[in-house]
Amino acid sequence: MSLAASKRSRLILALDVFASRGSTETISGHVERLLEELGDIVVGVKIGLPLLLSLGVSRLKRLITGFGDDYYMIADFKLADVPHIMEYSLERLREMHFDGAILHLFPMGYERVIESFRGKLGMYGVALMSHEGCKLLESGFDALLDYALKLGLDGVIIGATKLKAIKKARAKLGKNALILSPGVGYQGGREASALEAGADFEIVGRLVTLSADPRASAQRIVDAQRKVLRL
Ligand code: NUP
Repeated sequence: MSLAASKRSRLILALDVFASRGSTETISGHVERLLEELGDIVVGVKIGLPLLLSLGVSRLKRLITGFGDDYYMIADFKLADVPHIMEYSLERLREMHFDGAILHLFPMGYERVIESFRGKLGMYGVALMSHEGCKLLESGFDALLDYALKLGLDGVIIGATKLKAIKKARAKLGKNALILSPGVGYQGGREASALEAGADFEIVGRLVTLSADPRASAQRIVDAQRKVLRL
């Protein structure tokens, strides 16, 4: 949150860059230039399988270490496993210098795992995904929110395309957890609308990464956020 305040931004970049864009060196250079360019207006970087599979673990670790002071680094591997594998995976992510990790909540039984990483790694649980048709999550939304509260997670993920759910979650969570919302732009969510509904951060990928001018696209999103939140 201190990065958010100093940058006057609530934008987290989903750094989904695929191997098909070229060699590992090309991708690495592209991603580094992007992060150098956006350091003053983007708060966090969310990294998932696309970039991990494109760069490999050691290059990714170097990237996270290199830019770790400028961005809050979130691992988005949507972990969902038995507790001892969760613990092992989260420890490896911590070793890679990630600041936070996204996990699925539906397997439940994570009380001890979460407790052992409290204060060491930010924990964000998926409460409702952004795409159409995730019926099981929709029907389990209230239970997942209750579980996130019970675990004392740092935050939950709720699609920016599901504004009613964001409002409901904000009322239920109070100030006890952050709401991070993906789905702005290509998936249909309008810039800053999730923030208006009560989310704390917007996670945006292609609207920035596929733009001919990523800096201008990110700036447009942040301008909309500043207007809505009076940052
Ligand atoms: O519900 C979710 N929806 C979603 O799009 C949960 C997510 N973690 N994401 C991620 O957000 C997805 O994996 C991708 O990295 C990003 C959205 O990308 P874009 O649609 O802005 O390009």
